Amino acid sequence: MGFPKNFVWGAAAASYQIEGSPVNAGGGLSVWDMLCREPGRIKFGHTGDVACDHYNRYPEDVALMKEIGLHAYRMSIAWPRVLPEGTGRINEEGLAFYDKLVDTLLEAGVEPWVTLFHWDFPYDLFCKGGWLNRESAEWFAEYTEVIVKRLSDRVSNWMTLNEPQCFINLGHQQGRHAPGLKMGIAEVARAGHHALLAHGRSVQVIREHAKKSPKVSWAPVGVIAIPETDSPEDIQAAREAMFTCAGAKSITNPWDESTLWGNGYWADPVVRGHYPEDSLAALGKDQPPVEKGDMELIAQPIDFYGANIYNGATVRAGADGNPEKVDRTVGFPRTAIDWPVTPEALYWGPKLLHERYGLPVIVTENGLSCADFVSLDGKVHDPQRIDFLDRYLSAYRRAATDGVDVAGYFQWSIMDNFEWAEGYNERFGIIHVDYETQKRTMKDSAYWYRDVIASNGECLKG
Ligand code: IFM
Repeated sequence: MGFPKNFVWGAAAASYQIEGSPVNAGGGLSVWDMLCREPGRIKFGHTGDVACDHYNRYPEDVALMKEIGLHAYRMSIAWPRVLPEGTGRINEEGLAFYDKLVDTLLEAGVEPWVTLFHWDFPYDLFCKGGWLNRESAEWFAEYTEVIVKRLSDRVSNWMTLNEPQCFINLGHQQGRHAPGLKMGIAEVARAGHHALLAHGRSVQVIREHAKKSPKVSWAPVGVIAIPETDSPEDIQAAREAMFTCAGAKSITNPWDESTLWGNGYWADPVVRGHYPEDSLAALGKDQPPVEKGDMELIAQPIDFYGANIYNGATVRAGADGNPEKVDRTVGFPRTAIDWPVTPEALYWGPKLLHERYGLPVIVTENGLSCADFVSLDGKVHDPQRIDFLDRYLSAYRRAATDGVDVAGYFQWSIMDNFEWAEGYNERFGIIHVDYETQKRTMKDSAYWYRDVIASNGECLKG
């Protein structure tokens, strides 16, 4: 057995990374507009002002998605494009854009899967405290209601937050992403807790107002723990390393021990209704400010587990039985952005997430950046991307064969785009974008992905 019959094949992108800034079309500023204006924050001083100009070129982009044969496109909505101040006044032009985009996708036979928040937080709400303000959950609920009332006659798949690990830690602790803050762990935990409350409120609002029966989830990221061998000890070590973010066991934490990155720290509240005990103990007096009823609100039932998976850390059981990280640095394959190539992450990630949370898994992002350019023959040859995706998808197929309930896959990204603090320097797309001319060129991997989709993964070689 390979991928199930109704498996969803898709690709993804996000509003700020492709559309062009909403301020040119009646929208408001986001924290990313502001960060991009600060000298030295973004590589080469790039900004998302124009990006891929998807706002104007979406018909061409959707036609390419159709040519690839995508079943679904995971798009996000720019909150300040729709609510320029974050709450209150609606920018009708912004809503109309998403109306047209959704209609164009449906006409092309590509189902829109909507992410409500992929990092472009309204600047005006940041000035009111942003995620540090407990009211942020209600702001997000109001925004969710506007979108759901408008689009849910045609959209049924919803994701609330994209990668809270990133926008909270990179944005509020490390200062590398918007809003560019470097705060202490107590504030980071507070902001994270409010983001989780926002997720819960958003799920409630979707279920209350959706016109078509909704499927709801979120799209966290996380480093996957890959056992060094198939021994029960190593697998148990991987299981532990995958879900803790506390102390020395925080192997799947890519930054330092204090960063709130672990899969369990974010997902246990959402699916199991509580923060992991070990994380709370490690945080001590810096624990998130949980009030009565919060955990019930956060743990609204969701329909699938969206997982953004790029790589994993290899783990084994040490002499004392505790997980220890296996050094895989010397000569290890890495992508252009310097992330390790670890296809087994797409086996062990879905397997361990499904085992712990009991939900169907959908990989909501996976891909790599390569140094792609247009060749003399006018084409874009990206054999490394094809090789990478084949290996990862083959591992994902093995998970399906082993009985893991996997329901879909979204390649990141449908097109090259603004890679946050790295500007346009990294190319993750299966469609090449020439930013001078905005010319799109399907890379070899786009044609390859078309065949993968058409064969439901049968043509994979890995
Ligand atoms: O481009 C990002 C995306 O916005 C969130 N997930 C990871 C991608 C690659 O870094």
